[in-house]
Amino acid sequence: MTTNPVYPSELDALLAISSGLNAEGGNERFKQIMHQLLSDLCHTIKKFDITDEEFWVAINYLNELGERKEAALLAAGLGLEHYLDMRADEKEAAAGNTSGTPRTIEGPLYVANAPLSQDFARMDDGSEETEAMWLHGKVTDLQGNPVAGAVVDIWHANTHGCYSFFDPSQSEYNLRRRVRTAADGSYAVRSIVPCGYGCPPDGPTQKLLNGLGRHGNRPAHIHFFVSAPGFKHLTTQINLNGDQYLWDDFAFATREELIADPVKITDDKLARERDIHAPHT
Ligand code: MBD
Ligand code: FE
Repeated sequence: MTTNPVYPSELDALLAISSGLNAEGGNERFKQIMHQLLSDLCHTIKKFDITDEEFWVAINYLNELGERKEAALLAAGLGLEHYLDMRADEKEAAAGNTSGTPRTIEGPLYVANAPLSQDFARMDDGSEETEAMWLHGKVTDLQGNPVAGAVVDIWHANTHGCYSFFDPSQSEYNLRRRVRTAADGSYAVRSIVPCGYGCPPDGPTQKLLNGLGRHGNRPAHIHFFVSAPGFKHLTTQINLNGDQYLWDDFAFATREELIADPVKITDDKLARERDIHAPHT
């Protein structure tokens, strides 16, 4: 390869050409981003004097990540998905918007089109005999006015920390429901108390975390999307207080305002009252 004299070095020439800076087609923003990324990578290779062997370990790792479909899981574990929230928060704060329920990451385990019902849903398929969990709340605007007809899309893990669709042992849409809020903005679901999630122990994400001396666990949590016409879509979660990983989430999603203190209902009568909206399926 001959070095184009307009480039200060052979590396500069390589990076410019490989990222298509002087090619006709393609997308300008994409070229600039690729140029930066490739440049950062080459500088890392140089700085750490990366060996050929190390290089091919990394390339094979990418294949493994794809084969196991764990790219999004790794993005969560590296804090990159949380960084998107940090940036969004910064922009909201700069625009003077500081109220409202805080957002936090979606994670890699959402599945669209969960069964949709009005006011109430039973989320679990009844296959796990474990502690029942009632979640209820009210969707309001920033002034506290109820938002009727908002869609609250809820998903969470079972008692093994596993999610339907990703865990073939569960029924379709188990622990995934959408509920439309009532006239007063309220919604309620009956489900089961979830356990925290752990990365697949034999998977590439956990392998990388092991190399960093980190665990791959999340505290028990419940995911929410909240949407309504005329309002910004909200992606958030609640964490159940008391979990050992509450402030040690491998995906950095815990926020003070999103910690829920579960109330244990031991009174039979109260439990029946809570269940009144829960017709048997
Ligand atoms: C999860 O359940 C989750 O919410 C995230 C962010 C990452 C992995 C598993
Ligand atoms: Fe999750």
